[in-house]
Amino acid sequence: MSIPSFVIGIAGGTGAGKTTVAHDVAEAVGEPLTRIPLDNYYEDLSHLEYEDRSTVNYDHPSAFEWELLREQLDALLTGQSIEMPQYDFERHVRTDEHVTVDPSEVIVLEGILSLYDEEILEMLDLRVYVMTDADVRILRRIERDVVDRGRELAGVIEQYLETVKPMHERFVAPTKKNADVIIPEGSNRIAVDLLIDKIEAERGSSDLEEFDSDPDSELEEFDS
Ligand code: UZR
Ligand code: MG
Repeated sequence: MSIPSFVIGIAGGTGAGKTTVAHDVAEAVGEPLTRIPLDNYYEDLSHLEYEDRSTVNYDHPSAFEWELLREQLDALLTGQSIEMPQYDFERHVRTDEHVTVDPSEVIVLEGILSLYDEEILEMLDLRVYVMTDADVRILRRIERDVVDRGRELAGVIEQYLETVKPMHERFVAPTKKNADVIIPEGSNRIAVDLLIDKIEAERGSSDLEEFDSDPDSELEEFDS
């Protein structure tokens, strides 16, 4: 039996607050909600040496395995479970482990280029772009990469100027036009509440309502 899913795509530049929006929505919806981080679909580059992997342009659309993402999203939408790949940011590599993800009522695809691929766009029911000033984004990025991921400040700055910023302007920012909703800053509570209302309305209408809600069910998360 397939579960009819409501699929939301959340895009925006690095450090925009996409993950925060996805988390806030997930917390409020509190239902079987599956979060699919686009990062998990970076191409498997385990055949390359670390030095070569660290020079890859991870902000270019070609860094992602779109075909796998399309396949897996499609599988979820037709009621099949998937083996979702996992990604290790410290080693810049897909890990050996996979996580089994079952179809769920609400699916949130979250990542810089979630609103980029034409076929993925068609699978989304609601397209969200989180728009945050570049200065705020780079500050958050520095904090995350240096503090959480143990990278050198100089390297983070160099990467930002060489790939993150130009690729953002070329590929990420233009996907704003594919959005149904643009949220200014990730921490905009009113916007997040509107998203939640929309999800609840969708669940209340349509065939989603045949599914029981379990307020105690754990939110599932699959990124590292
Ligand atoms: P978010 N990224 C890495 O830094 N290393 C990797 O191995 C893979 C990805 C970065 C990527 C992009 N770019 O800016 C960011 N670079 O992860 C996207 N350079 O993640 O949306 O959470 O910021
Ligand atoms: Mg994030």
